[in-house]
Amino acid sequence: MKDVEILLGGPMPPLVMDGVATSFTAHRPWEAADPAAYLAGIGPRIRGLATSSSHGRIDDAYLAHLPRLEIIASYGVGYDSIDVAAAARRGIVVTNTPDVLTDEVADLALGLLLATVRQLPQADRFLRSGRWLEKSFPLTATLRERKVGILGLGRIGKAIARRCEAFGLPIAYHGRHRQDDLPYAFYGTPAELAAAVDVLMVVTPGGTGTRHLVDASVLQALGPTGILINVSRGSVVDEAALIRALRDGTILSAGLDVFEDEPRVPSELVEMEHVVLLPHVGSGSVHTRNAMGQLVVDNLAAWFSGKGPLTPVPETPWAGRTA
Ligand code: 8YV
Repeated sequence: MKDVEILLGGPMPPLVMDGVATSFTAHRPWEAADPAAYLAGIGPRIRGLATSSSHGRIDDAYLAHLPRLEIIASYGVGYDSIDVAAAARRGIVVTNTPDVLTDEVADLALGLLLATVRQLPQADRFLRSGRWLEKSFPLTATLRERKVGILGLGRIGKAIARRCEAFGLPIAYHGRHRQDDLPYAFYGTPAELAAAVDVLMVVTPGGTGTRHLVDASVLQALGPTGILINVSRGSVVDEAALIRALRDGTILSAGLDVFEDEPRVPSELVEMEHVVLLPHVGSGSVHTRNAMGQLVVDNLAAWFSGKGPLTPVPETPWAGRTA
């Protein structure tokens, strides 16, 4: 399939870059002396795009430069950086990498919850700085007797719920739909859910539909012993409201793997001792990133060998007609 030209949206793991280059003609515009001119030159020939949310927004104006584009294979489960409606209007298929990262992200969410409640990074810093020689580490909050509210009970939300069950924690949720086959309590709004629980886990997709779903009123409802964990997208939480809520004790603490303007994290958060901050590592193990990368390559291979996409997103023209 060397006659098929694929654009890489930015640096990707070797498995993706090598996998694409082995089967197709791959372009890496960021390595060119003048990336914009390079892109303009190859744009009309490009039939596939391999990209990830860290490469910036793919909107209609971007797609206009790629008139022969057939497929966007995105590396990640969240695809809020892609204007899927614009892609659909142009007949372009969009694929993501669901399922292969579900357990990894759910594991990380539980790790982040434990780290936040029991202050594990703070305890580590305490030991390393020699303070244990002077006194014991202060007693912390507990996971015991907490209820967990899951905002967005999709694949990852359910995997988190299963783990919380094993920890003996009651579970409630809010999502677009009530899921009657599940034994968890449903609340009709994020604020009602927050009022009923002690831990709010944000696991919804990003994008305009969920922007600032967690705002000042939701944090107020979570209350002074409440803990916010976010492993989805920074856009779902009003970061300025969160900073205020953490500062004035409206909530107890937060564990965040995602931020509104990554990789920039507000200095107000960085300076707070009672929060745990991670650099968007939810799916970041070698094992899982390889599985995600392989799925990007496999989607391109399936499409260009006429089998259709393996994992199209629901908004795409091909949804429901998988290979
Ligand atoms: C990123 C993620 O895609 O899957 C997602 O939605 O947020 C991550 O796995 C990954 O960081 C690659 O950019």
